[in-house]
Amino acid sequence: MVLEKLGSSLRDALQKITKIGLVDRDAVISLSGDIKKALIAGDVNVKLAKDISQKIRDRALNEKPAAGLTAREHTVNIVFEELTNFLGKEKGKINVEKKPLVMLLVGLFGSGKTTTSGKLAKYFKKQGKKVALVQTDTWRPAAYAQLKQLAEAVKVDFYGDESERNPVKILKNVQDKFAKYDIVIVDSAGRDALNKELIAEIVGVNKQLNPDEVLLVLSGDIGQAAENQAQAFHDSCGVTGVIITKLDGTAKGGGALSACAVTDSKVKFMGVGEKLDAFEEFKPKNFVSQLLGMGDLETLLKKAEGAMDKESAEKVAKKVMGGKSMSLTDLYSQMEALNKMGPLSQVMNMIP
Ligand SMILES: Nc1nc2c(ncn2[C@@H]2O[C@H](COP(=O)(O)OP(=O)(O)OP(=O)(O)O)[C@@H](O)[C@H]2O)c(=O)[nH]1
Ligand SMILES: [Mg+2]
Repeated sequence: MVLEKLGSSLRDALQKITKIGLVDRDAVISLSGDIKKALIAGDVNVKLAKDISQKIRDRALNEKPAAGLTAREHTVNIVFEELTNFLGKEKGKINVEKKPLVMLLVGLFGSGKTTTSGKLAKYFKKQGKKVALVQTDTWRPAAYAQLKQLAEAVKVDFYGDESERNPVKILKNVQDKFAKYDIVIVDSAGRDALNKELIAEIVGVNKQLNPDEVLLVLSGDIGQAAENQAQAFHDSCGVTGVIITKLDGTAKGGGALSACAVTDSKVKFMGVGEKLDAFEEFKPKNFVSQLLGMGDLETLLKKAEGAMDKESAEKVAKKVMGGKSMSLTDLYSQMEALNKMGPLSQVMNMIP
């Protein structure tokens, strides 16, 4: 599960107030302290962690529970709301109506830009969009081949020029092809946002491309360095959204999450593994309910719906309800559908 350690310490904090009979002032103060500690341990910016815990405390002590809510439910709900607010409340949208929608991926070395370009291509292709991948990274020796391979795997068109060293020239040579696509995803070289020469380069690329979205790719394990980097990328390129990668492999994601709050940009997607499918839209409410162990039924149901061919499922259901036994083929097709939903452990995490 994503951010297991942060999730388990938040759940432990909430468990305490589940166990006690009365949620009084002391319990609320102790809960808000525990949440602050859990957030700081998860690398959330200290000031933000303090603000969140203070808001939780003040609201839990001063707001009247809505009709029908127990003091405990009221408090848990406030924790949920404040953590969701911290993550940007609503999910970050991408306006796919515009054609072509041009996206530029920027970020530190090794943050996952190239992999994420492939994941985005697959994500949009699945929605029936005509997608192109473009490589402008002329620094990393294998960057061209890496993205070309991903484009082949996803079966989308690929543009780049292995012999050209100037990314702006690469763009100039291919930009007239963009009009025939719904979505154009442009990968860029890794860079430290504090390196002047490399920033001048991305500013040039950004100017030439004039993208609709500049997506900052941040690795979940970046820690507190995320903020300065995010701010510097934002100042130079005007970041419109963030993609946090490697949330599967890190105990701490708080640094990257805080960076978004600080730069006021929304997380739009998250990477949760190396494979092209290990990629999800970032939905603050679902994310927090998973962290807090409230389950994530919406995602589960959507996954189940996508995985199971509705008609065949209905057929089987009718058979079973009509007292007829399932054939081996029926059983096989249901097992297949279950398989498509991912590992059972992942599915179990979504059940409250
Ligand atoms: N576990 C995990 N690994 C990831 C994820 N995203 C990327 N990676 C891995 O991170 C490593 C770097 O990924 P790249 O996509 O090459 O990163 P990059 O930002 O393009 O790197 P440069 O172009 O060198 O700056 C690779 O080994 C990827 O497989 C993720 O969400 N989870
Ligand atoms: Mg790369």
